[in-house]
Amino acid sequence: MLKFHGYFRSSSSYRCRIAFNLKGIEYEFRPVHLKSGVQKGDAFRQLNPQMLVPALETDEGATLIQSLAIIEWLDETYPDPPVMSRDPLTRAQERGFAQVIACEIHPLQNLRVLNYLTGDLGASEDQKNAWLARWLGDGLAACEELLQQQAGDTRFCFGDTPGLADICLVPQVFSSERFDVDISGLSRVREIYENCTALPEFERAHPGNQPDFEA
Ligand SMILES: N[C@@H](CCC(=O)N[C@@H](CS)C(=O)NCC(=O)O)C(=O)O
Repeated sequence: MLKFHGYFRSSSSYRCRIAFNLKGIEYEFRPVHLKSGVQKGDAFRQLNPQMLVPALETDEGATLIQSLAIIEWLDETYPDPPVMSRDPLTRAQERGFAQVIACEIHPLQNLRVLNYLTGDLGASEDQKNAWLARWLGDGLAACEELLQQQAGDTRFCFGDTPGLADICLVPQVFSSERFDVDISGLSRVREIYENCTALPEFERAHPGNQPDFEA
């Protein structure tokens, strides 16, 4: 069985959990307690020298890292139901949207980055919150514009079935709530978030529903 190393609150683990659930894939969960630094220990470092979750061990014993690469591998290996369009143009648009979140927004809220800000650089709590409001707010505002540019009134980011863009959007909206970033003005982002979270596959992937959840 696939072995999935993740953490309940990690956005990139949350993305993978949604993809597993949408595809109905079972996996064995291996919790990595980020707050106590387990990701920096020798055992996890051998799996991912970057010391970040998620990591996925395949049945053949290969290790995959980076949530987008894991999700694309899942989509290629377990193609039904797909989470990416088979049309190259839409697929590139889905990837572009996913990368806005995974490559441009999320890295700026990561635990090690926030610890560096408040620890090494001595930023105050207010400065840290201003950082988060700026980068999460601007990033999700760009997502809103991208979604508004889409033709039609679809239930999800790129059509009427959930896919890679939704898989990335939902954990990012969850993070904005967690960090108290006001995105109430982003109507399309909010609407798609509500549509997604009404589905059991998204609900089961929520951080609050994970075995390693801590309040
Ligand atoms: N781009 C990576 C991001 C991975 C990442 O940043 N993981 C975070 C949790 S969401 C982590 O492990 N942080 C541990 C730390 O900062 O020490 C992906 O999509 O998988």
